[in-house]
Amino acid sequence: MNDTRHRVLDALADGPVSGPTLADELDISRSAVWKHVEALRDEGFEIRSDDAGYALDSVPEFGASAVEYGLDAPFSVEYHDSIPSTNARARDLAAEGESDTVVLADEQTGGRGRLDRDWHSPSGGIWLSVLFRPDVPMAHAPVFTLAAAVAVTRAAREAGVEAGIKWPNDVLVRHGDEERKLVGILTEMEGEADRVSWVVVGIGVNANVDPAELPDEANPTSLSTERGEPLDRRLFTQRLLEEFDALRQDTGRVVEAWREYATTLGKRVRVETPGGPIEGEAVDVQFPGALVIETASGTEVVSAGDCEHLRPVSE
Ligand code: BT5
Repeated sequence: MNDTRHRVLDALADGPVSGPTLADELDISRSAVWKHVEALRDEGFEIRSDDAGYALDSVPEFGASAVEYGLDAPFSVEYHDSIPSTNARARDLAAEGESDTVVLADEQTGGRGRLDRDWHSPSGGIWLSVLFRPDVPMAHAPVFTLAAAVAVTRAAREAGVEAGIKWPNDVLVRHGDEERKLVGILTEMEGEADRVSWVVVGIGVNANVDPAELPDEANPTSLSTERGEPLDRRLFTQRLLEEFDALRQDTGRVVEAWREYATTLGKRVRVETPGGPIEGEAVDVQFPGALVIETASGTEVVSAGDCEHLRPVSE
């Protein structure tokens, strides 16, 4: 949304304001005011106009302007009702030189997980990718996956869902012994060893989605299922982006915040790494995101892999 339109909205949110006053305040013509108001109505903002002037009655439920309006983070949002993959679109925008852009969709038709796995993305989810250009070496980029997991966990808890993080990129909800997957994160990047050119952090949140529409073997859940009522996706997306923005600028604090929500630490785990499986007790996580495992033959530090939580062995 352009700047003037933001300012029109801010003025309307404060109560009825007449067209001429608005024109004066924003230093634009009256017909320009009218055009902005019409454009906002087209985007789903309900704007009343009567003798007292214009006033904002309601904000659209979801979409680019809905998320940008009132967002306390410097991202511009591009919204799609349906798109193959927000990560693929964000990569295209990266190639065009963009930054601090969020690609958001209601539905993905070709959502991707890690290692070319499919990510099911029916309508009602929050499927988004954040494109940005941090000034860090490539080796530090995994910290942004952890930051995304922390941000989404905090937003979920504020929405009343006790989410936790399984190393490195799953946000889960526990039901007794069972862990159900609520969110998946896929980070992609490009650059030289000493400097990242761009990072795309893709976050898939099962928001207002029926888990029956998702693959059974993943043991999925959704925010609406956990809450027993639908979620305000606009507010959730804003909280998620605000938390992520704060953490990406303060990466030294990410690991500590991650530990607070980790479900993996203290557990017996089996991690499938490119060099083979590693089994032992997960004891810590280290910057920028490596898992420290005590195995029968010593300490291993693992930077990537699929992690499975095992049942404790009885002594
Ligand atoms: C992930 O992969 O968990 C990363 C998923 C990232 C998705 C986001 S959505 C926005 C952005 N655009 C994209 O195209 N991708 C990102 P992984 O750890 O590999 O888990 C994939 C596995 O999770 C699949 O093999 C399924 O078993 C399971 N799965 C698929 N869809 C699911 C869903 N909606 N909820 C829970 N589990 C799912």
